[in-house]
Amino acid sequence: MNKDFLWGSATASYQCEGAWNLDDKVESMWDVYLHENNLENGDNASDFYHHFEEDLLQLKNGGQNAFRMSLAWPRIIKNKEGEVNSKGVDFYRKILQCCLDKDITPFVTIYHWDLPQYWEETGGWLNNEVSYAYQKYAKICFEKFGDLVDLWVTFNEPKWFVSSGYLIGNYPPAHKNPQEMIIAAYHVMLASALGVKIFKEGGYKGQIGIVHSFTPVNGVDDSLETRIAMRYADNYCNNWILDTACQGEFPIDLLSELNKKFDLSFINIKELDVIKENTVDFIGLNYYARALIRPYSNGETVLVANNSGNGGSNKVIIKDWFEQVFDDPDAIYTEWGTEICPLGLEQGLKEVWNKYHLPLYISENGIGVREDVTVDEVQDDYRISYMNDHIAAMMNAMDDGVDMRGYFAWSTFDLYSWKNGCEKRYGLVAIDFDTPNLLRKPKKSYYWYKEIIESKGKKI
Ligand code: BGP
Repeated sequence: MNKDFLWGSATASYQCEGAWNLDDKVESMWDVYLHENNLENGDNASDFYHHFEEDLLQLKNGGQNAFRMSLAWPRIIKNKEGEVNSKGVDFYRKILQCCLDKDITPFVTIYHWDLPQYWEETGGWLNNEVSYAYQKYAKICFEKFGDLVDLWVTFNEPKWFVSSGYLIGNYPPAHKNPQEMIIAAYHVMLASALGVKIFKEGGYKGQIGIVHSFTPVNGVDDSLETRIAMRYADNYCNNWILDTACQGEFPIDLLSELNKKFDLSFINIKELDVIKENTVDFIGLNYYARALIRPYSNGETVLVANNSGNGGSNKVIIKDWFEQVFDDPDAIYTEWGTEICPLGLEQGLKEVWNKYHLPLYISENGIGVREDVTVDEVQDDYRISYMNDHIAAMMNAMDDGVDMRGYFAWSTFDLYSWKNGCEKRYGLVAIDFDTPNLLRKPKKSYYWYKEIIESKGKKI
């Protein structure tokens, strides 16, 4: 394992910062959506806003040399006119400086889903103007933090927030409209390319990539029908993000298929040129599960997402895409119904490397579990076994020549899980959300990860 390999863990602004209305931060679409619907929210979350020094020290003491975080747009830009919030800028500069003082490499995501509400009110990602507003916001980030950051990410998981927000309807703005999903997808990929463009034009140091919710596609058999279904699934699950960000083109068979059923007149050829000319330097893959595909066969289709914490309710059947995702009867699932499949990661990493030949990071990987955190030390052997098997899969891929640059566990400490509240815990460090000062205690997995890092992966 190369000495520069990044061993770290990850967070996202809304899920950990808290301080939702402090120091001139304005509302995000998540603040408004969760408040209006009276749902468990991240108003306080892990209160990273007030604990970041202690949390980064703990990360460092855990042997980690990298920290994935995101910047909250509504903490940095106050309004549509682009007024900068100096208090927000100061906050992120302090975090980044704290990382550098401890030799921790920050891996910084510019957008992890917390769109300012003032932009949501103009139509959000359905509004072309928002792509250009994102570019201005990204430029401010490069200007204000560029001296402290070498690894930038334009977007976290376009697929996940676009499909959840505009097709499934379980994330804000909670629409269920495939035409809207396609428009939003286009605007997000355009914004990502505009971010890359302004980064390259500005001559800032470092590299810029994208983070993708990676779902490698397997088929139930080797028939032609299954192979065709797998291609559709791959277009939906991966290609519209990775082909577009890495090769500069939406998959043409996908566009051709969509063109038969949807209005694509919003696509602007000049903007396609921007996408073509501004591809990323690296790929971050968030890996939780693969998709097992069989050809679509019967009746009206449905989309269901599992926020219940009860296994078996997360079938996602994608309407009009000619494939079905279904549960493998022999597989093992988490209590939220996510399949545990390290082999999918190994195969998927090789596929992505062979296709794009760009440096790769695992930017998230972890298991969400209900845990009793009132004990002295959470004995999370299931997390150790999960991480062990996934790191082993990554190392197998590296042995086969894949250019892996880092691994980030999700998450650094317990935090707010979108729509699942705080009971779905992923952290290496437990947070007792019922204590006044949000008491932190490392779990068994934190110490295990430290040993793995110290052995440079040899103890896997
Ligand atoms: C990814 C997101 C993270 C995180 C993780 C776990 O999709 O980038 O923000 O939340 O998934 O998902 P969840 O919290 O829904 O279980």
